[in-house]
Amino acid sequence: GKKKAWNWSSYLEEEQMPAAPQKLFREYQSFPQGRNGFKVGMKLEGVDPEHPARFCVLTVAEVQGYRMRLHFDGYPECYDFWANADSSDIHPVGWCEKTSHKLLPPKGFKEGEFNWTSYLKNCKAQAAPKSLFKTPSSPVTPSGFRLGMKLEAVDKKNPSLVCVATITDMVENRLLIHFDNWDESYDYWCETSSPYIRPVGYCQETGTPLTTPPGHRDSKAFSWEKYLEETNSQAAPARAFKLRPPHGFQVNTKLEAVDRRNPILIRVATIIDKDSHRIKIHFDGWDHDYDFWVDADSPDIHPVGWCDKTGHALQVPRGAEDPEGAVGQ
Ligand code: MLY
Repeated sequence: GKKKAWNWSSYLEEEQMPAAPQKLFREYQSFPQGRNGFKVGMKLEGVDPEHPARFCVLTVAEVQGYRMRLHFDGYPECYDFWANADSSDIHPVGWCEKTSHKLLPPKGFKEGEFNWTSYLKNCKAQAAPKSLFKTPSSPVTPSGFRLGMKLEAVDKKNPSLVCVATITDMVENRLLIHFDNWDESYDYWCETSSPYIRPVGYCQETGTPLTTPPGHRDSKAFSWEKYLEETNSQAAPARAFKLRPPHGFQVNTKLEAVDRRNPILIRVATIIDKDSHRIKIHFDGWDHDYDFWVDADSPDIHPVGWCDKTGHALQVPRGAEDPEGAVGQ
């Protein structure tokens, strides 16, 4: 007989597992209000995911539902990445100039010789209209965090390390965390409520080893007081850290998650483990080798039904594909 097309409600019943409740998702993970208005060819400015301190010239290369593939102008396609239409990492043409951020020009341009107006004209390209971008949360409430302030932060690439760090950029309610005396590849953006950032003194109070800046003399005898003085900087005030409560996701609930190894794909997934601010994702029908931990506030996890609602393909569990090939692969 002909297999029926896969659907979430029969699948949840079969599996005897509930969907992760919608209320646990952040607004940008949940069902969007509007449509994705970005079109292939539109140009914009945005953060390089591999170097979050850099704002670059990007072009929309592909659109699928509420997501889009962004291409770095002048660079090979292998650097392309996927973002949601309401990503906080993308901005309209002119944003860098307006907010005094350095914009990295397309490959081939010397610094200072790039100009959006002539570039758009030469490319015969359109700037993505401002109305397509997430409207920044205004008015920006002062947070107590200032550029140059120091703090203790988890190195997300080496999560067992809590390190001496500096706030090197601020956009709306997000901070760019940079690790002192390390290159920018470890930098990341986080909200002021992030569990990854702590005030100066946190490690000492909690008996956690603090990773001090490499090259800094006597790491054994590191003293924040001396370091702040030497670097002529201030500690971010403890009251500015508004640690968010742990997420409410439960093990054995289902959701839709971007496949990290092939981020064009969103798959049917199960939460198989959790800690206070992360969940462990398993792709249904796939080997546990592909399981991974993801931050509960990641823009790449979505409630059941998100793909359907936003017009994105959903990769159904392996072995359950619709024989007609309408979904899954
Ligand atoms: N194993 C890595 C550790 C780098 C840690 C960098 N953090 C502290 C910013 C290495 O030494 O290359």
